[in-house]
Amino acid sequence: ELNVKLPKDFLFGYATASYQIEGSTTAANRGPSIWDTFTLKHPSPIADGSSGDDAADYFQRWKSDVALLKSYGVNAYRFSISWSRIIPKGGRGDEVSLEGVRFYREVIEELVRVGITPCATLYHMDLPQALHDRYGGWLNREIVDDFVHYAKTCFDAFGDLVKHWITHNEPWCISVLGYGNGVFAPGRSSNRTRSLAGDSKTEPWIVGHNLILSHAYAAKLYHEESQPTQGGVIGITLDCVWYMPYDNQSTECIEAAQTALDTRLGWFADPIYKGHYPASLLSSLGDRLPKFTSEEIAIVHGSSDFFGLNTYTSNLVQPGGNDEFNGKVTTGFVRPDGTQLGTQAHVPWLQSYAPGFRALLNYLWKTYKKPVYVTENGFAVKDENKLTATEAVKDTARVEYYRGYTLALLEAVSIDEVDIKSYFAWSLLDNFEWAEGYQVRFGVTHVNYETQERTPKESSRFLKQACIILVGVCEY
Ligand code: GCO
Repeated sequence: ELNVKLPKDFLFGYATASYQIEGSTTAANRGPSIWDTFTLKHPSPIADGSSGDDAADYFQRWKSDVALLKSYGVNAYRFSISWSRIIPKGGRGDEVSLEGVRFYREVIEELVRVGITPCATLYHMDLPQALHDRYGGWLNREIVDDFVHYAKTCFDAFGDLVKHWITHNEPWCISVLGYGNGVFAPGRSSNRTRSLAGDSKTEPWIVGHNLILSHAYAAKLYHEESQPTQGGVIGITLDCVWYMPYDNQSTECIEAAQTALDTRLGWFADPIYKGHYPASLLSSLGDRLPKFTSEEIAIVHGSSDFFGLNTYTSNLVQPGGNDEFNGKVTTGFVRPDGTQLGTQAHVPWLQSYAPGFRALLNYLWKTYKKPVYVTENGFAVKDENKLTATEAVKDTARVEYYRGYTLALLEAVSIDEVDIKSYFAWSLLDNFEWAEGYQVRFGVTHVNYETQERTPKESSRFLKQACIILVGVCEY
């Protein structure tokens, strides 16, 4: 047993995202986002034909949900702000919705009142539809100025209380899932019959480029105009799998794992933390990778105060494959001896493997040299959607997942001396899991979508204990 604690100011809490929990999508003047439009398509691109129209009804129930969060003994909460609640039509010439501002203001004030540190994400997948219609949304460089304006509106409205800002959540997913294979809004792709016409060869790289620029210019504004008086930090959250060689004696496998990391992570992390795109991307994509001007790259480089990380799983990597967005490698969970890496989740892409979490944290610290904020980590129990609330609360596989991952985090901090500042479990509530709809449950709280009743699962009790033991912040 490790007899070490995390620093007292370590943020330990839960993460959520606006479209996945709020519902009330037309209330208080909210404008439509690309997810509202996407979920209306026929046939539905969502596994159960659902949408976030009701979700977990957090827009109505946020006050009792904050009380629930408090009862879970944590000291931090990461939520996202819906752009189209703040500026319904999205643009810098468009009206700000005071009702939208008031909603988040009340949530933030309540969090602060009960002693929970608010961490706000500005963009978690839900672009105002009006900007997509006006000029193609993320495909157009125009978006940078509109995002910066929206960000400034939020810094001005909430920055006296919010000291932790995340510009974008998972730019790889926004670019690849939204514009590469079309399974996320706005559903553009060249190779899926159900998606809108798009060009998967070029669009994801353009979108990624504009996401990087919009992050960088918003961070620049924050650093110059808000941080001096408000004194917070700002960064970006990237999603990554720990990619490790299938055979660690094989040079080809070692190189393939590195290429996978360069593509999934380096695509965004290298410009931001090192000042250039990875060499492997530059050579494989050539002119399809947009270029930064020297003025732009100077703003991009060093724009993030920290490294925000969403991570859930690890993969074994072999050379050969045709998915350009993974670096054309083959990934899997089966070891050479035929055994599986870990416990299979309800979604095919996730198996538990805590040693990979520790290895990834070490890799980030060594490679990018910035304090790491773990902004999401969690598990969807297999077939949990088929259980009643009474059955679902016994979520042993989720407890085991969190046991392994929180211990790996503690080892990374105390043995490996990686600078880690937060751990946010995904998620506080069961919620709308994007293209999977409501069939996939990641919450530590069971949500009955008929009645919106909340029932704490055993994992919420496990994480409460973990928080007391690791951080010692619990007041109960
Ligand atoms: C994200 C993630 C979350 C998911 C979670 C489980 O964009 O941060 O996609 O929204 O719900 O990762 O898959």
